[in-house]
Amino acid sequence: YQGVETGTGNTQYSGTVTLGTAQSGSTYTLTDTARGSHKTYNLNRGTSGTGTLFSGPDDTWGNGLPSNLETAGADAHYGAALTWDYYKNTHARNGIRGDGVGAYSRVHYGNNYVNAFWQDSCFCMTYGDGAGNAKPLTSIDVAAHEMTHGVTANTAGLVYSGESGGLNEATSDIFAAAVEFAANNSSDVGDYLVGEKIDINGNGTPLRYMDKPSKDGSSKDYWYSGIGSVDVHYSSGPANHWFYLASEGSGAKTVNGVSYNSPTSDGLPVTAIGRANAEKIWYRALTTKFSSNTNYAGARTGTLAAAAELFGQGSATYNNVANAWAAISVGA
Ligand code: ASN
Ligand code: ZN
Repeated sequence: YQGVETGTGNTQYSGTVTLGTAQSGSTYTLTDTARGSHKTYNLNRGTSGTGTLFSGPDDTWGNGLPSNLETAGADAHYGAALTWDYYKNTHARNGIRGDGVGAYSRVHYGNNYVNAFWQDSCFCMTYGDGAGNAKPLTSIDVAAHEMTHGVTANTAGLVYSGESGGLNEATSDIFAAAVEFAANNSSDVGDYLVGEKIDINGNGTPLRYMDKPSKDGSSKDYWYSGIGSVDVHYSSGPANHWFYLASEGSGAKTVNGVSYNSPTSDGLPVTAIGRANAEKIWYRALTTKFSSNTNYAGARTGTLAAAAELFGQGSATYNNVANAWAAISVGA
């Protein structure tokens, strides 16, 4: 018998949190029975297989420090639960495939590995421990980014190269931000930054900025002919920028204590529709309008079609969505 338990996670990034766990006899495991039995495993520096399911005699996991091997497990398990809850509560999606089946997470991948990744082949996500300044990759936004690659693969199927690849990456960044906001965790507040907890650059800056993507030195702020030949993590920039502009509008703004200043390619202002509406539009477009080879022009028409269905053709929301596309140089 596996009982539905609520354990305690002492995470590195999100403070003390409740975790979905299971009990079998006198042993507890990181098995989230209420969320498709999503499990979290310890690879213990291995690079293949599942490693060992986190288990122990008590239902407390980690101590907030990376030296305790359970801590990364607690963070990853929490991030998976938040992502599950976001898709269920906001979009009525039951798991990554929509079939109620949980994925699984693997932490402590390899030695000094500074990345995290989703694989469709195992229906699983994997986290490195970082190296040097870079901390373990187990923050909320990284977890949500990776799991969203699974959602994209099971919906639009955006091919991971060219413009569709940039849209695939942007979809992961968009819902990473959405999950982080929805989590409402006081230790990791919502923002339009990606990977700000990891310190991957060693100077406290995030991996990506959605208000002005070029702040990372590589990402593009605006669409241009030929953007399809840059790395998908940089061609995502204009779509991330579209999401920020649609959500918050152009110009200077502070959200949850973080200051942004979002420019537009045409110099015209963009009026915000609110993040919740932007999320609904992108999700509806991803799941009912986009397909494997959707490009930026197709993303514009897809989101406008979604906005028309949700808010009405020619509504203020519809027009603001169109203006946000024009602001990243994707026009009619
Ligand atoms: N963390 C990276 C990403 O999700 C891994 C990759 O390059 N696929 O984009
Ligand atoms: Zn990605």
